[in-house]
Amino acid sequence: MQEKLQALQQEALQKVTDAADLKALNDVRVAYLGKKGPITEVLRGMGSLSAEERPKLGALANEVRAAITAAIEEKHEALEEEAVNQQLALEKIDVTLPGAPVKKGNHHPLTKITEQLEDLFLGMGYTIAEGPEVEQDYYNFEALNLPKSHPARDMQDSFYITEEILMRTHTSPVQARTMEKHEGKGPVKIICPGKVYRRDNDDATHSHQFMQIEGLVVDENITMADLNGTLEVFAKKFFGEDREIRLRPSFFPFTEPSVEMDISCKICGGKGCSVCKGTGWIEILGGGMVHPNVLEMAGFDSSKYTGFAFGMGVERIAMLKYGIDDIRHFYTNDVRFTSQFHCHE
Ligand code: 2NL
Repeated sequence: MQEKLQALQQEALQKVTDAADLKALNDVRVAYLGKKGPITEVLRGMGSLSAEERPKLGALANEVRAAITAAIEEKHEALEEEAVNQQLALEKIDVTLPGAPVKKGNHHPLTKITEQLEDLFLGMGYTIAEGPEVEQDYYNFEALNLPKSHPARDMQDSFYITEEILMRTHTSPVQARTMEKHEGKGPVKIICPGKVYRRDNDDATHSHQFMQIEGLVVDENITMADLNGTLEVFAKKFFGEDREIRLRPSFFPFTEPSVEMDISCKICGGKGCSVCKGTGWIEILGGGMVHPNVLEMAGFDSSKYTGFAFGMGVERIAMLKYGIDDIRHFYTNDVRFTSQFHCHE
């Protein structure tokens, strides 16, 4: 019996060694350790042994069983590791292969123009100021020298939330708020980009929502010459060094005197064409010297401080720069349109 058990152990261990995969190993386990296997059989036959021999043989049978079990477990682990390694080898990826191309998006043209204008003025020492689009009547109109009954309010009809709260019609309220924060001390040197709203009927050149950029400088000894020089630098840097500018008298309730700035037409070189409507000049923006009432309402002493301000519509600037014929292109978000502008990377 003992010899039989030892032979069984050797035979089983050999088969474990030979098992090529997990299935073969499991077959070995069932064959030698299973209920119908030879070891179970030996244990069952122990009834016929003497009381002296029985425990000896029992112990040996258990040893043999333990040895086979341990060998199977060890082999099991080895086979599993091998399987994992094989799988890993199969799934190896070549990281040097070129990747699948990723379609790159781009900023909206209005974002690009706004950022380009911001960069330009940041380079001249301005900081960027932002404020709410839902605004108080006070900051949108009153603080800008447009009292409740002022006829110029008609040109900037808005969307009202309540009697006193409305969608801002320009970015000037941000400038009024910023001046107020300075508590009567200069210098103030800011540009304010942002969305504005007007009650208007949409067409190729009008939109009830559009974007503005306004600039404001308040300090001692600021003159119209500073406005002129600033606008000239802006025009040449943004539209090209070959452009001329001219200022024409105009009217805004918040500036006195007020001007409108034109740039020379590049298309016809000043001779007159359809873009400049035969004049050789294209209107770009409005501006002027900050009205003393506006300075005083914001807490500045208008006998000590002066300032200039200007404002432009971002869509109009973009349309002129790129020859876009309809303002509504900006808002319909057709990528065939919005992906065409690679001005500012
Ligand atoms: C235009 C003209 C303009 C201003 C904006 C301004 C702001 C303050 C004080 C005085 Cl706080 N002025 N802004 C001045 C003149 C013209 O905008 O055509 N914008 C689209």
